[in-house]
Amino acid sequence: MLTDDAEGLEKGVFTEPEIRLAMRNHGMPLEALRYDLTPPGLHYLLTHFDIPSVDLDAWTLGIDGLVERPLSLSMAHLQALPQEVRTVTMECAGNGRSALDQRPASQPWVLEAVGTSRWAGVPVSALLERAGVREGAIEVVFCSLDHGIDGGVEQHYERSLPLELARSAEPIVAISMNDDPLPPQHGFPARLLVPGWYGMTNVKWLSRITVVNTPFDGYQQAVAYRVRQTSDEQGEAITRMLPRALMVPPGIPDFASRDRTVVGPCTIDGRAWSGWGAIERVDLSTDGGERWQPATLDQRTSDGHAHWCSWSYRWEAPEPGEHVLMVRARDTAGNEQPDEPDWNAGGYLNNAVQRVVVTVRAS
Ligand SMILES: Nc1nc2c(c(=O)[nH]1)N[C@H]1C(S)=C(S)[C@@H](COP(=O)(O)O)O[C@H]1N2
Ligand SMILES: [Mo]
Repeated sequence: MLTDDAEGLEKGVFTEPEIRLAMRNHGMPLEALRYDLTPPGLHYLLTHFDIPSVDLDAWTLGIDGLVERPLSLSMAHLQALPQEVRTVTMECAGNGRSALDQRPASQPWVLEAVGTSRWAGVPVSALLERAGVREGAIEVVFCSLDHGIDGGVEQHYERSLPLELARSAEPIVAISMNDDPLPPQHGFPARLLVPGWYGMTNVKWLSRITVVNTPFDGYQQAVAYRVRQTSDEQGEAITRMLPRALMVPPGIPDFASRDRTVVGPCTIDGRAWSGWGAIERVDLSTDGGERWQPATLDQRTSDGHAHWCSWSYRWEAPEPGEHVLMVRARDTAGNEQPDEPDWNAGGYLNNAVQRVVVTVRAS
């Protein structure tokens, strides 16, 4: 059902602003869970404002604020610095939002706001070291070129990292995605990448990195991306990705309803990830959550919090008829997916287990 009634944000009902956002910000078709690296164009997209068009000859990355030597780096400068590679699974903090009753008119993700890419660029720590961080600094603010109005506030998209994280080994300023320059929609010419953190962290179209001595209170830090029960609470900042497992859609779909038909026996497979640790186990249920069986993890891909691992499950003797498949992941930090969403006003962090209804046909 399509409605423009702002009160109508219930499960299965979508308003016109939500549909417009969904047209702009596409998800990854879940059959693309098959690839270790998400092919270009299939990675999900989330852009708050307009995609800026950047003239590379005029573009520089500034590094300023509480530093000894403010820097202004061209692309040639960045390319001349030692590069590092990170394979990163990125997921939007709003993934799963559409399953919530009473949610904000925002990007109405089902489960497809995820993708994995090989990003390469210069460690943020190396840039901060070149500029020389001064005494008293506590955070680093990443400012972008896209510009618009969010929550009534005109702004550039900006986010900060605690200084300790910015200086740690992992974050990079990425200048390539899967060995090519960044595409316009993914942040050309440079973006931040922090492995394990939800997508909003990874500021696209970077223009400036500013070291500061007060907590950054920009809109995307202090107002958006916080877990709260009511809009007047300060809430808690969103950081790392909670565990999630997803299936490659089994069998074949019906075009319009997406209902799945499976011929058994068959293998169910998919990916799982967590920003808090490696995936420790994935369990699958073929009877709507009554009984759970362990899936087999691919040890080759199960090596930490930066990117997804693959799993598979052999469904030996499915009975003809309708079945509810469910899949659940647990990470090495002890986080496990809940059966039902934990509601919050922004519609973030819904990592409730995936349920896929399939009809089994006798072969
Ligand atoms: N400058 C800028 N950076 C941004 C955003 C944005 O709107 N503007 N969206 C953020 C959000 S919410 C997500 S989930 C990721 C999405 O990155 P992608 O579009 O490359 O998949 O980018 C983040 N970085
Ligand atoms: Mo996001």
